[in-house]
Amino acid sequence: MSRSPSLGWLLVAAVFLTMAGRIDAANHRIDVDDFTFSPLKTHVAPGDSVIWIWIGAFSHSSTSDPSSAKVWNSGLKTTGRFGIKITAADGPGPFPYHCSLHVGMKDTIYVDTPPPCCQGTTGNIDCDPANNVDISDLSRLIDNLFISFVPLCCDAAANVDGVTGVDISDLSVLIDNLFISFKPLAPCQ
Ligand SMILES: [Ca+2]
Ligand SMILES: [Cu+2]
Repeated sequence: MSRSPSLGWLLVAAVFLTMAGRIDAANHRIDVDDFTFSPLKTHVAPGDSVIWIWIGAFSHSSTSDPSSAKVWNSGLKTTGRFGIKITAADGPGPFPYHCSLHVGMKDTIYVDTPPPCCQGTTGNIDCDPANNVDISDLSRLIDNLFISFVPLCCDAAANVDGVTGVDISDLSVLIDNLFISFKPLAPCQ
């Protein structure tokens, strides 16, 4: 049996979707100056990195407060840089920090939690911005279940039958919704 060209396109689409998730991660620069961090109150998303760059003449540190759920300490430095990566495992924040040498040097990193990937009703399996449910979502689910097994961008959106887990039952419900009975899909959970 020969492979159809559309299979190749499915794979290409899947790779781009995976890459799109990675491009979203951002680096946030904070200057360490005499005697302030700048800018203050940086907002980050899980997956982002924060990089402090020493630009002043005196020694300073970036040191997490005891109350911060994320712990880091650059040590005292006068030049160079120090970075941390914010992950989902770090929790919702905020993460206050200070300079270990200068009482007045304080700042806080805030974590903006992204909205849930599933909005309203399930079915936007390809995570298109318009939240459409169409044959592209069916292709994406088939690809995940039988072809490339590339992880989905939003498991909750693929749970169209409302029963936990994404499996062939979801495929049946989606096909039914798109082509047969047009019965509504399950709401997001
Ligand atoms: Ca869609
Ligand atoms: Cu300092």
